[in-house]
Amino acid sequence: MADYTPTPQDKFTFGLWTVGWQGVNTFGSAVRPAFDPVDTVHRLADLGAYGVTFHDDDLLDPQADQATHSATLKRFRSALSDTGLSVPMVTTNLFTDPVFRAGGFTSNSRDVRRHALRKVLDNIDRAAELGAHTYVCWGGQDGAETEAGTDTRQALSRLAEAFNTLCAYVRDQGLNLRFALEPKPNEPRGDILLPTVGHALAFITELDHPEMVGLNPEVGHEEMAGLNAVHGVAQALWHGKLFHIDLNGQRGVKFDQDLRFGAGDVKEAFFLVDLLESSGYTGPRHFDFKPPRTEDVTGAWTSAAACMRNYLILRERAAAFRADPEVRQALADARVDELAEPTLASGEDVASLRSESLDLATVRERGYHMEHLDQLALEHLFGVR
Ligand code: GLT
Ligand code: MN
Ligand code: MN
Repeated sequence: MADYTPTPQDKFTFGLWTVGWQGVNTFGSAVRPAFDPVDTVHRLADLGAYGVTFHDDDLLDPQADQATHSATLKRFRSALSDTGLSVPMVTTNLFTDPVFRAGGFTSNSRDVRRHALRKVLDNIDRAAELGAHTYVCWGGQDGAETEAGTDTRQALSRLAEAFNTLCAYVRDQGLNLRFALEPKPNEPRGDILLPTVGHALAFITELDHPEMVGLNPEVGHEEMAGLNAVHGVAQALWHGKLFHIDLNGQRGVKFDQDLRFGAGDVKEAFFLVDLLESSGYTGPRHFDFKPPRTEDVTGAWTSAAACMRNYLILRERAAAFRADPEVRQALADARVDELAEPTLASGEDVASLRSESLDLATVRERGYHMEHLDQLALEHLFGVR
């Protein structure tokens, strides 16, 4: 059996808030102690991860003073240099503090919107110092429970204004940083702005610098909307907008489960790894999961290690699927390769189309044998081929 031990070349990354989730939810209090970010860095490095990510507040206690923040950053930096772990992505907490109860960039309160921007600007400076090239923005509180309490078109204008301001700042400072929007349909708000990959892609086209803004799709968030996450990621890739990705697991249309990668819809996880590995995506494989409340500290790390192991198993299974001669034949029988051929050959026009006709009776009989192809995929996934 292959060795599924991760190495930094696999580019696995974790947020401090993932393994470090203490288990506080709507109905239950904390079940695990807070982790020291320095210990987390060492633990992740021992497990074979490539990098670590964080919200400002995950690392720097918002109640602490400047001197404490400097000391914390110093310790964190030396943990990074001791372990070789990188910080490819940073993000901002614009959701926990009650000031954001009606949103961050789109709060009805102008003073809150200005505070939210300051908080992001401060953290962009830190992100750049730590060498991050991606800045994720998840506007979890930017939404509504009632249409009466907001004006969605104005909220979108304020959201665009925020990204235009941030992009201008990054350009003025000459930073090598791009923004990645993270869609989510709901939770914590009843409905969140930019609920899906598609909404976010359309929004980006209205910005002053669309080339600086892409996506950080999360597997579970697309599934919460009943959508196919693999299709969403594929479309983000097609637009050149897959700047980052949050890998995790979700089972169906319900609250955000943030299961470890592979523990949700396994078939979707298989095809997602197949897509990422064949697409030329070179960014981090970032796990945004929450170890369930059943787990103690040991169990939380078991869950983290399993995210990486599952990715590596699926990567091997997907490669075996693609290399299988029977699969290649089934792909040809299903005419998958033919989809890459332009519908009109070069030099052809509508007159060329009109000069021919299709033998409908024959083509109506044509089967695509995709059940056979899909069964081969499942059997590779099950490990029986
Ligand atoms: C929060 C959310 C995640 C986002 C994080 C980035 S925070 O845990 O549920 O999906 O990726 O802000
Ligand atoms: Mn989630
Ligand atoms: Mn996420």
